[in-house]
Amino acid sequence: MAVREAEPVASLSEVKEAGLDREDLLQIYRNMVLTRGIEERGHILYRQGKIPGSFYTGRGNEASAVGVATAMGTDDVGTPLHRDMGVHVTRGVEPWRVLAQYMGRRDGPTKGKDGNVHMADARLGLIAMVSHLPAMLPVAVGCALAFRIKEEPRVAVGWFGEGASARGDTHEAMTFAGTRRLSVVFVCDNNQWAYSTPTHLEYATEHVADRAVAYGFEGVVVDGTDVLAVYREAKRAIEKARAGGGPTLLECQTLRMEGHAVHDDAFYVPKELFEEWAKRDPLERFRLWLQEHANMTTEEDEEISAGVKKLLNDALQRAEESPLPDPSELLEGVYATPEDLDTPHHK
Ligand SMILES: Cc1ncc(C[n+]2csc(CCOP(=O)(O)OP(=O)(O)O)c2C)c(N)n1
Ligand SMILES: [Mg+2]
Repeated sequence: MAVREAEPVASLSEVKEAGLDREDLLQIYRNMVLTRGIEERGHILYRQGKIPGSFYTGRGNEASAVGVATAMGTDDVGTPLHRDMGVHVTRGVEPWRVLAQYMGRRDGPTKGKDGNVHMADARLGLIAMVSHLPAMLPVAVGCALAFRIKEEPRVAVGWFGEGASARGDTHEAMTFAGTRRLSVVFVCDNNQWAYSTPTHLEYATEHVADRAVAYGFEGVVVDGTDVLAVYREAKRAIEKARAGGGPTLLECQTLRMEGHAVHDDAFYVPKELFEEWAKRDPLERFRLWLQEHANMTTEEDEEISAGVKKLLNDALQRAEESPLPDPSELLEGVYATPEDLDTPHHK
């Protein structure tokens, strides 16, 4: 077999071995609840006509996004995509800024200059995506190359969809990272669909991660609805990269639980598939795991839900108060000035 299939995390002692204590577990859970809550609020805003353009969510991908981001170090960088709200949340974005971004307001991370999920806060080590999906993989690889040149023990995490794996930039990024053994982890959000295209028309191998061996590094397949398994594999891959062991391709298997975006009702996805994966809802799975293995009480659970609800109510109000950007600011912050760049060439 070309790839390793990750084991589920069964007990609290295994979790402790992986470096998480009980507080960390509850924080992970909270981040997942918050991630879903932000996107649910987004749906409401969309129905109220307050979101210009379409609206994208990562329902079903919360464990995968939060699990990987939890494994990243503070100084590591990442290029999360449209299914990875959990990465922004885990790295500490303020939810009101996300809601402001959804509505094109001035206080969104792009100051109203880009729509919905095309955003990231560079101060949190995240780089905003462009629309051409695997186009962010060469950017992540470029970051890892910079870390190599500057001799910094940092890791870059690059996300891509399984559909994006069919494009050339994926191949270029993996070839370059493999040959130079760069400190990069490629995370494939395999949600089984690229818009309406199913996996058998996207790649001819059993797994996307099977390809890793051809690029000269390790491929791992993990259940993307199991946040602890994702965390453990991401941690291994990130620390391996940091120690000079080269890249890993980590494939997180999920199902996209909504349409490609809100304008798409996903009529082409078999109903039974949704029913089957609804039983593996990542939040529900982790909630039950916490009750069973970490003695999470009903009060703790309710406290987390109530805290998130309050946070989002306040966030929504603050976001609605944020103004639309003034047209005179249109070109500000779009292009870097030479003074903004600290490369020798620009000094
Ligand atoms: C070059 C290019 N072609 C098409 C699109 C429109 N588009 C955005 S996401 C997407 C599907 C990508 O599928 P996948 O990589 O599996 O990611 P998913 O949306 O399933 O997370 C498409 C066709 C785009 N953004 N860029
Ligand atoms: Mg997909």
